[in-house]
Amino acid sequence: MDFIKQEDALYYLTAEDIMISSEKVAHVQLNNPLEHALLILLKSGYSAVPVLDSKYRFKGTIGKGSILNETLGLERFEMENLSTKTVESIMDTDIPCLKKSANFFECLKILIDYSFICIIDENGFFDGIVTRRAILKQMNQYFHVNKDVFKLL
Ligand code: 4BW
Repeated sequence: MDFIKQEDALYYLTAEDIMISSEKVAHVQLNNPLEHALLILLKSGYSAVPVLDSKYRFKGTIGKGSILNETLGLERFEMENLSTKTVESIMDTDIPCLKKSANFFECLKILIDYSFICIIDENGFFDGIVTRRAILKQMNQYFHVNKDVFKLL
């Protein structure tokens, strides 16, 4: 083989092709107390998850680290903060998002700095996430399938 077939080219992949759809993504809601969010994070095993509003619109992300930070008092852990503060008060909102039509390389660029990208529609509704794992899996497959082409270069 001395050329790369169109169906093997990463360029033709879209975020939709490689995303985990919303129903399979663990998430928390804006008004959830931090203790609920921590429970979801610990039970799911993820270090950070998306935050949605009651209509399933994407609002930000929240991670274990920032929740635990809220318990740090001067002399002790202030665990009571976990029931009085909400997700909305500490979530990260400065998060890049993409549409389902975004191409592979737009996803790759963002995933250099973030472990997942949230995919939203034109009205801000949450469609799913693209993870670093999904991007690396596609790249691994691409280099494997086209290894003969790369040997010739
Ligand atoms: O529960 C897990 N199952 C599997 N199969 N892999 C897991 C699990 N938890 C972590 N991992 C692995 C993945 O390779 O560790 C990596 C880092 O996890 P993270 O960031 O720090 O919790 C995972 O890499 P990834 O699949 O590229 O996912 C990147 C990030 O995307 C995760 C997490 O913050 C988010 N994420 C992934 N799948 C998710 C999710 N968030 C909510 N729901 C999901 N289904």
